[in-house]
Amino acid sequence: MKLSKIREAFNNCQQVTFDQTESGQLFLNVENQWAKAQVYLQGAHITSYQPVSGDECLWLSDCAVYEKDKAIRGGIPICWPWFGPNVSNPLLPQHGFARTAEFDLLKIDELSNKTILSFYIASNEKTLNLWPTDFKLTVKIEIGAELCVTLETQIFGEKPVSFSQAIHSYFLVGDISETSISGLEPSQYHNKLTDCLVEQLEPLKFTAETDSIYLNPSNHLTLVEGSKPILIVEQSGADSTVVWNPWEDKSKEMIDFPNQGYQKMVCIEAANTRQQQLVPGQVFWLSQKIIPVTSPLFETKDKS
Ligand code: TA6
Repeated sequence: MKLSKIREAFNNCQQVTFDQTESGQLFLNVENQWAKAQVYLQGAHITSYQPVSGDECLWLSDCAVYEKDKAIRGGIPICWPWFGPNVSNPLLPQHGFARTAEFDLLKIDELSNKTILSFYIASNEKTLNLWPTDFKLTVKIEIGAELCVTLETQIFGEKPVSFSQAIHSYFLVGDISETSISGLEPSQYHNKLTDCLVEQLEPLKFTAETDSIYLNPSNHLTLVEGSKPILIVEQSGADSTVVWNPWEDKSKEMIDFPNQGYQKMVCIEAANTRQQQLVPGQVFWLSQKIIPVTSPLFETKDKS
């Protein structure tokens, strides 16, 4: 899609403008009464969400790469139709192909309390080579006093198909050593670094590399700095929550990640890490809602 074309197609929008990077990556700037956000067409990838009179909520790498077929480091990548390595072919791209696919912008709804962006991709020759399924994936992004991301998956054909997925959100924090997540406890998690099942009995604190899959966690988590809650993360349609921080050594191994970047971020991901059945004709929903401290909903929801 060309910049001039998309501008023309949505020229009556009041809350959304369009632009592109030098490398030609198209993105939307959304600004309404409640918040500002930036979303790339590649991956339907949100790179910024900042509520009015509040702080930026998402971490974005200073050395992120904005190029065709490269996933942007930070913001909210979408892992789909598999999470992590592909179970039957580890040579396929980690976390699936949605995060590097060019989405179409289906519609923009400008409401009094939020802006809703709807993007989609559908199966084509390239995707069928990677995942032999006819599908439609719709990503709905609601930008208001809260940010809500919903993935709607539909497959077509005769037979059920299994898949996995994640909304891989990177949150911005002031200092990881002062950061904790409450609401994961009590829960069991799979520590991917040691391949062990562990009990989480206390709010989670960060002192080292963390890559954990919480199984059957609460759908309501609070991200806390010091003793101050900064935002609430809710999820629905998920079988797990993934928490990731690469810490120092892994940060240095990633070319698109600043060496000290791990001090300012944590990923909290709404996920289906176990294989889920997709039945032809049925819609499978996964969503994550981010409720910043500035949202009127925050006080009613805060249980930390
Ligand atoms: O969700 C956690 C994780 O799967 C980690 O294992 C880590 O590799 C991370 O995602 C980032 O993956 P990426 O492919 O974006 O480098």
